[in-house]
Amino acid sequence: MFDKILIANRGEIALRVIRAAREMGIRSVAVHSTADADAMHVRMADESVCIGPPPGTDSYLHIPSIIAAAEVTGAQAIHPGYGFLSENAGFVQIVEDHGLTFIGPTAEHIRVMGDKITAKDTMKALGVPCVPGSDGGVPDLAAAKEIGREFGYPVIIKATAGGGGRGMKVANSEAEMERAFQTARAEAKSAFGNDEVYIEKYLTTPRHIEIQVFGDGKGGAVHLGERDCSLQRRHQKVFEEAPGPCITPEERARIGKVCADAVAKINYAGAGTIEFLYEKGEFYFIEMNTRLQVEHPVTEAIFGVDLVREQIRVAEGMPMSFTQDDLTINGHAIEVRLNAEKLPDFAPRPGKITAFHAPGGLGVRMDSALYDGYVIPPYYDSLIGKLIVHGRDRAEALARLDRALGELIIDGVENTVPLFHALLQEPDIQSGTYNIHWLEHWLAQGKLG
Ligand code: MV4
Repeated sequence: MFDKILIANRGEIALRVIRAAREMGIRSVAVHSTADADAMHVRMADESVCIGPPPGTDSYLHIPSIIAAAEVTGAQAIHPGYGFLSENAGFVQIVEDHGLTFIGPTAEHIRVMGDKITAKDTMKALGVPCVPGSDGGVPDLAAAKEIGREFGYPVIIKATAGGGGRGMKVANSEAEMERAFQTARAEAKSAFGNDEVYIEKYLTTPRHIEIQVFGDGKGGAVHLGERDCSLQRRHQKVFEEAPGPCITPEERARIGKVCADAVAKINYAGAGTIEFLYEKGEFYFIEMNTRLQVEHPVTEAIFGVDLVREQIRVAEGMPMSFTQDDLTINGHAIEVRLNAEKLPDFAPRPGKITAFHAPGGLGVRMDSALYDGYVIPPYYDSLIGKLIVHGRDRAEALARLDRALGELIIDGVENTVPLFHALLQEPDIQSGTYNIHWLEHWLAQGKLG
């Protein structure tokens, strides 16, 4: 059993992990950059270590300082949160080489899923339905055109080292293929130092449905249903909900079992998310994330579980505290991401919080590291909080979201709260009728001015 863990992260996710650790009787070590000396995660942890100057590359991504911080404080394990080092297989290897435990999957699982071609090959072999397309990498333009003819246009060219929307190009016809293929390769080469690409049939109006899975690392695994994360802008999610408004219990059970069986078979350890595009009643695997995700609280709300507690248990070699049969859905949950950004262009707006009041009451959870007088530094991403509401059904969750947004006060920096007030007025949001393009179309119509 761990008695002390280090959290290699900042902001709301660092608080999330510190809270789970404290409830388990585990002491927490915060690390921070010089820009974060006054940050809430430093205040909330039992101990803290300054690991470097403000830029992430010199602090939250600086592996030697993080390992040193674990060693000097006697932490036995490291939780990476999301972003930063959470999906860095080399970091996991270094953590283990220093006799520490990484709270997450193995370096090998992170490596396999980090390369999108090996991820897809692996999932396909495990029986997970994938988007039709090339069998692995596409070496040249002739091969690309061959794929286009076989599967029909439009197709999408993706970088194997990409993911999360980076390094993708759509070709609508053979005439567009040369330009799309060469551009995708060149961009992949300069962004990732790896120009290998693969090609898929382009799905025009899918929803983004992701399945939460959890493995014990010993061949046991469960699924915790899906989240619909279709409302995105430039591949940044803004609103997530569970269960998905368009997914039936039968579909959930079927795709959930496929996913749980797949990760069980590879002895996957900890939290994972299997991402699908969902169109016309079919699921198509696109990527797997080998970390806890920003939107995990909507799953926690409807299943009544603490996913961070489970991550820590599994890292300690303990079994998960539930079986698939224990997991039943209770109601509906919605998360909205509160970003320090100016609307309508979402430009980052760091600065001083002059007043802060978190909403409360039944079914309301606010995960945020803000406090009155806090100065949001300009060096990191603009997520300043997540508001999660839970109701007996979707209508109650929507009403509760409206009520909670009304109670929330964040003064001093422009933020995305007005976006959610506006979205709640939209019939498509009220009915759950949206796909991955809905938000960009809505914004392009000037609905936010
Ligand atoms: C696709 C697709 C359509 N067809 N793949 C974007 C993020 C990355 N994870 C995969 N992405 C897409 N892959 C095929 N075969 C459309 C997207 C996509 C998207 C996916 C999920 C959520 C928002 C999106 C916005 C634009 C494009």
